[in-house]
Amino acid sequence: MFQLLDPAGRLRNGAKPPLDDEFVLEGLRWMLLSRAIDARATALQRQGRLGVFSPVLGQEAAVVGSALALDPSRDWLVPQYRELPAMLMHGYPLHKHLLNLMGNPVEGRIPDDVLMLPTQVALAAQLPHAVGIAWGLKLQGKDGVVMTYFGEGASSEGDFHEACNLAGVVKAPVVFFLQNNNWAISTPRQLQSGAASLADRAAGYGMPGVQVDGNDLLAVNQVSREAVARARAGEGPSLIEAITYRMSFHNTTDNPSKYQDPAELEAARARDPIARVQAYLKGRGMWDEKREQEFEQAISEEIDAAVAKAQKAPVPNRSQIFDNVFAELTPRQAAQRRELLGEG
Ligand SMILES: Cc1ncc(C[n+]2csc(CCOP(=O)(O)OP(=O)(O)O)c2C)c(N)n1
Ligand SMILES: [Mg+2]
Repeated sequence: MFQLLDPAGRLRNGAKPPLDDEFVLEGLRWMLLSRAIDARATALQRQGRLGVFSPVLGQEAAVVGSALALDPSRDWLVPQYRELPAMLMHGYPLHKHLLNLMGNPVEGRIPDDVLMLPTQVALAAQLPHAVGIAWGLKLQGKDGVVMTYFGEGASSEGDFHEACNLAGVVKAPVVFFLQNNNWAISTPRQLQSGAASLADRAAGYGMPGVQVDGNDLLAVNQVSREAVARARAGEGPSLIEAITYRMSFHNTTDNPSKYQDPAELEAARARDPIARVQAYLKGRGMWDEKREQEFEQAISEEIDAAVAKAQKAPVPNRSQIFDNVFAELTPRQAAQRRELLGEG
């Protein structure tokens, strides 16, 4: 497994810093924002002001380290549902995400200039779309790359295998970013696949596969940049398996204490990706308590502003449930719309 930082935030094997400190600091800011959103969104859900929410807690290095390898002006992001910081980094405003979670898809719509698909709950269904977009970019002679995310649970779906196969054949510029967080709701990794390494599956599709310490921001960013560069150079797809751990519930409907060994969670906490980057930056004279307070204050204000904006947004009218699905309604949908609006 590729690693650059040990759990104490020290560079392994005398490695040279692969990224400049400002860049790592920027990564840490996104990670802290993500964790603060997890806490706020969970509280809002408990108050009945937000629908179901899936926290990123524990997986911040995997999501942020990979997304930092993208260029939002030409690369596409195709998420599952546990990649909120990557979506924000790609230009999707936080208040719009909150609006989706409040059941307002009209105001939560992805702006046209944000190169991103909506979150996907039907497991692995996003992966053939990701390959389609990547292949399309290639056919149009564009140099964009697609980064698509999914869990180890989703990687047991047929869509994953079909998407990898097609991507390998047409050399689609796509990076398959598998977040192996050890859980698919209550199903543990060892019941998910007999394969010792999920990254090894890549060989069967003619693409490189790499296993990376998903709680190591620097290592994740390095392998992601390599995969993006490869795709951009026309060399085709890659599979990255980020080994991480879901340190919270699956989503706000779940109670992991029913199925998770507390010792396992404790062990995961010792590898907390945020503490690791903070220790690394501290060692480089870039992080202290004062800075942490400043970051936390700014993040809290950013979230307050997004929540306030989401709460002020207009509520959609009933007929808008037919919008933004098809360019033209099918005859049956058109009839349903007329009926709903009392148009006969
Ligand atoms: C096709 C399909 N089957 C089952 C489900 C129910 N389901 C929702 S999330 C989930 C677990 C997914 O695990 P994983 O892909 O590892 O992602 P994680 O939640 O761990 O990020 C399941 C089984 C679903 N949404 N879609
Ligand atoms: Mg999982």
